[in-house]
Amino acid sequence: MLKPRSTATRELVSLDGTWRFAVDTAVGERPWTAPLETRLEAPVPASYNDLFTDSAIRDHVGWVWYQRRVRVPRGWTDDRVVLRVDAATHQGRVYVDDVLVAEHVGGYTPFEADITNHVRAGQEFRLTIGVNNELTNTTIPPGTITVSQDGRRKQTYLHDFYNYAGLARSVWLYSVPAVHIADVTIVTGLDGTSGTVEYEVATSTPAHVRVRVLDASGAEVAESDGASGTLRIEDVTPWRPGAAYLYDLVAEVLDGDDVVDTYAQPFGVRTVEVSGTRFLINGEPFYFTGFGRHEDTPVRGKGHDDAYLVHDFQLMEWVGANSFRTSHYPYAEEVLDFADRHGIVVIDETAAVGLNLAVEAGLTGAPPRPTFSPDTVNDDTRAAHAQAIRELIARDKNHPSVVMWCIANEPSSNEEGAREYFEPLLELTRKLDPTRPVCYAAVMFATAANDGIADLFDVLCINRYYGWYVATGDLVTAEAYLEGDLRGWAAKFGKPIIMSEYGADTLPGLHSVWDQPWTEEYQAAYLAANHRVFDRIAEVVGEHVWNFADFQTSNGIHRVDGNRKGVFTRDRRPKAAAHALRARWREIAGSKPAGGQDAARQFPPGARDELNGEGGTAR
Ligand code: BDP
Repeated sequence: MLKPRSTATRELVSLDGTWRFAVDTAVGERPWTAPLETRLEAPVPASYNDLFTDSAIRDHVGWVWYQRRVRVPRGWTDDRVVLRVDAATHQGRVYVDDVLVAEHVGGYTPFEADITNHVRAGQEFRLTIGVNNELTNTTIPPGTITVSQDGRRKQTYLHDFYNYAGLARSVWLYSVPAVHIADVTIVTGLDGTSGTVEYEVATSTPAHVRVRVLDASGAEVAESDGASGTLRIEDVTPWRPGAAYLYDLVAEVLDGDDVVDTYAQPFGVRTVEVSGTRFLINGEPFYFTGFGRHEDTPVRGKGHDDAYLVHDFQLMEWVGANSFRTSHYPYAEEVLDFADRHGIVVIDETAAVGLNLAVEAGLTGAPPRPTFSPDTVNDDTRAAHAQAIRELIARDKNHPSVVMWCIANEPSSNEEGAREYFEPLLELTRKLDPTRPVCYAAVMFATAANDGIADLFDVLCINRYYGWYVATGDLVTAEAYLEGDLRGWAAKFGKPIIMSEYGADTLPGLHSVWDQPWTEEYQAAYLAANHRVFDRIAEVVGEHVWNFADFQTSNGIHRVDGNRKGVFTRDRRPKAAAHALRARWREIAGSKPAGGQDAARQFPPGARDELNGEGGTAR
């Protein structure tokens, strides 16, 4: 699915700004048929939950309504007019005046409607978008709605981050010519000093297509005729982690000599491969340093914000992170574009978080229910999950920064039914994109001995909290447990391991000379204990700390104003652990300013020796 862009044949209008806003209970039936009667206004993009002081809005379960007037530019007489919503969390309905023009389920991927037949160039229309935040056992992510004794509907769910909702990303109006480019798919390869670019351009109706590749200076370096083919770039500059380089594939639809549509798709030339226990980018071993993150900031909730975008990437660079996972849903496209431009590596995750009723039982003390059953995660859930995978890959397939798909976070992979559930989803993922490795992030309860799906995947992504939820405050035991656990996975599966989550809640300003959970010292010591283990195990090819920053959660006694496992606070100030991580990761990257480190080193020293067959495993 193409990102809307302004080109010589297309125009793009942002509909961001302040819209009228109301919750369903405050308006009459069919609120899209008239001006919304409300005093409230809500900014787009932003989650609506934290904007207002009224807790009934924050806790509302169901539909809310956004409305504004939109004028179609008067020059768009001969064009198709398309409305695009980057995200409506979790379900959206779009009305142009009284007409429903689009409906979409899935809170973190875009959808569009061709509204040409409902609008006129130069005229205004009433645009109303309904957004529903409900999660059920057949949505991704899943949840449950209950009704309290006083009649209020309440939403519960199986993940800890707050269920922010609304229009958290941009809304656009754009024009395309009648015959237009509908999609572009690019797969790159490296052949000595040349790059290969397999491309496919889909058009609205069969048409004559020409493509050209421009380098970063705008010079043409390859061209071809036809809607699909393979191009060669001599003396290619590959896209590398930490050293991004982007080309543009300019696709044109021709009518005789006339260019009737043109679209420029940025791409990078790079390869990704899993070979034995290594993760290779451009044929070279890559060691992931970085975080699981969240789209989460005060007031905006999950609302995309370019200032936080830039600042967060600055902090990641400062701390020496070369990568992150889009835990636990696809992030705004602006985030991936930025990662493409700056050489940051991304593990791109679907919103399939919480397919795990054992975690619910653990937290509530209630008897465990089976995760995979007709009443819980079932065939309809899997259909929604399949759709989430389709939409993720359709949106993100051309991003060089995306090196792996993560199709679920902490599913109950050790339970009966997991294999039947996941096998078709994995097949689908590989069919849609045969070029990228696929993983899921394994929950604590899933061990090398009882996990039922790990052999199907390419990389073992393991979430572990030894020293936090298990062996709390006892880092000696934690270190031993973790080592035994990881060695079990390494021995059984012989695949690369990424520690996809490890972390400890920490209140900034709390200190102790002892190993006391919640202190800044403990977070640093906890991470160091984990790192000692990673450095002793050659199969470990990456470490993603949970979490980049503190983030908001639903109410509960397990959290103090949110999840505090951030290495940065919610307002992005470093805790002590950030400085410790910075020292380690800059050393791993070989980019420590002084000290003569081996600039090419991609692995922690111990692991590297072992991979090289030199035996020494301890630091
Ligand atoms: C893991 C989840 C993550 C949580 C984390 C935690 O994957 O979403 O935030 O635990 O408890 O189980 O901090």
